[in-house]
Amino acid sequence: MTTDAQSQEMTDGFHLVIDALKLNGIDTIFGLPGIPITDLTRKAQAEGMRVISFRHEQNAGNAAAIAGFMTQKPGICLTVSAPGFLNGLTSLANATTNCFPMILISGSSEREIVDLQQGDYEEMDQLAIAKPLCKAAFRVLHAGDIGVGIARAIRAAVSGRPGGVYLDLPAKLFAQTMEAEAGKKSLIKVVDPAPRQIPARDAVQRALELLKSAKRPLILLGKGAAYAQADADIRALVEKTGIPYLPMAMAKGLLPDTHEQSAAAARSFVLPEADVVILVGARLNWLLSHGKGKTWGGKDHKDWGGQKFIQIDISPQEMDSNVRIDAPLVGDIGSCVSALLAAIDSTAGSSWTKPPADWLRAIAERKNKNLAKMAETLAKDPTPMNYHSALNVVRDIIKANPDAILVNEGANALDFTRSIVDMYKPRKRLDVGTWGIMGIGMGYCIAAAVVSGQPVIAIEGDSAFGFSGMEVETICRYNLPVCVVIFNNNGVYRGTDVNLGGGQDVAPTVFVKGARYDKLMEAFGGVGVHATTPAGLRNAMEEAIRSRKPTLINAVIDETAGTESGRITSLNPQSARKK
Ligand code: ADP
Ligand code: TZD
Repeated sequence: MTTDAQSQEMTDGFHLVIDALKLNGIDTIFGLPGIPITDLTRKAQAEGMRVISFRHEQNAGNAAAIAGFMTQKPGICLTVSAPGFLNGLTSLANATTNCFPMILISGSSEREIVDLQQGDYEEMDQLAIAKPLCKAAFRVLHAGDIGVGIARAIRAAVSGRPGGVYLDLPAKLFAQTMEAEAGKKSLIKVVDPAPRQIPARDAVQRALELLKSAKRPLILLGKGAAYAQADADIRALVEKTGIPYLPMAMAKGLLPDTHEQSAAAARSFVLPEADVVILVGARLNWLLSHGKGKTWGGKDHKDWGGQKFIQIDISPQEMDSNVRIDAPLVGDIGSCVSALLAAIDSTAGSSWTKPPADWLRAIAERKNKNLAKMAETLAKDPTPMNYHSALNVVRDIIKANPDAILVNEGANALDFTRSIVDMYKPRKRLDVGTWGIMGIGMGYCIAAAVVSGQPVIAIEGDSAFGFSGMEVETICRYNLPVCVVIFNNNGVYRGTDVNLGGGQDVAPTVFVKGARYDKLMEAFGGVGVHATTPAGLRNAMEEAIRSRKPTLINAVIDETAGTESGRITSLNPQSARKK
């Protein structure tokens, strides 16, 4: 029997949102408080959730997105209305582009006023604006629908191809009340939010037949493979078949980069030479030269190189996006890879024929030559320090601390780090992703530290760092084990450009010379270090790892060392006029 007092026990929108998130195992919110969500952040903290409060919503959103990538649970970003929402939107779009599950929850103004455009505080039709930039967008108007709203947002974010979801919560919703018991019943604990998608048997067989015909096979691992957390099966596929593999940037470490089957150091040889390529969670977008052109041995920049592709992806629409896919294998990576392994086992047993020896030998030759050349470059100790001598240190530090997470952004700082610093474990390298976007740095660092508890090392171009630099205060506030290393070469790409107009302003790519970013960290109680030599950098990084104190190392790099746009110089349009 219920007493009167019990039957009148009430709940409200604030509590229902928190209860719905918690019911679904979501324990962390990345956000920035203000009207109408300030009390939501307070109450969430009171209810035992971790609320990580940022200085700018884009960084909170990036944190949510990468938390989604690391955990397969949607990362939650919480913002205020119009401007806060827009600040978070870039990261929502970036999450969707990268196939990371995240939910951007924004408070919004009063619907009646917004829809009549009567000029409310932070008025904006946020739902309409979010829609084209994410996988799904929902609005909840009644407290009783909060459970459904959160459930739909979670499913949309993590099922199928993961992505960003927008959830619009108008201010009025939070204060709405309903009976606690009815409120509780209205919540949904999502069952099997990302159901396995088993590939069709004939699709597996088709892939197997194509693979058997290969003379120069190659496996390409993308960040979808890293996301899928099917690490053991992916390793078994590579090792059982003996096929050389290339990891995309965020798939580095899925197998240790030092693995003898890694063809990373012979990339420009294997891409044009391969005859059958298995794509595992990697799209044939610009990062893979769209699967055609000279990179793939085509005669001209749009010509097909003759490769046959087996593509493993959860999104059927990804197939044939750029070139013909002869064997599409649609399903989740775990299911597809294990089905392929089973098919290999049942047809060939233990006698699976490894790739022809001349193919493996040719790769090993190129690889060893390139690795020897790189070792020579890394051993040099020029003054001033350059990318290579600094990264030689970072390479050693990661080798000694393989559980540390490496965050990386910039142009040259990105490209050199990717090729020089070996990764040893899955999902330890987090970078600019599909868009090559600057600004992910500190948000990714904060989420990586919060989610994993492991030390985080960020290798940042000085320009790249500027996009999220204020979050060093957040890193200090939560006392996170983050060591930010800024490769400071006085500008975007380099620090040497001159003003072509001859005026007093410096060139558009040039910054204040000799800036002391280390002081920024000291301002908030962290450790700041000014390093001008590899030895100084090494000491500072070792100490940061040991102490787990927030640290920022201003590593001074030769300002002439970089190239325009790093490795993608060719994407810059050229003026037809000489002057
Ligand atoms: P990279 O940049 O490393 O080449 P992409 O982001 O281009 O990787 O490709 C990732 C691909 O992985 C996407 O096409 C996405 O649909 C796919 N994907 C993501 N998660 C899964 C999964 N669990 N199973 C299968 N495919 C997945
Ligand atoms: N804005 C955003 C959001 N993303 C971008 N990618 C750019 C601008 C353009 N851009 C690059 O592609 S790399 C880069 C910019 C501004 C910075 C390169 O300079 P850096 O690194 O100092 O970070 P290096 O090592 O000096 O090249």
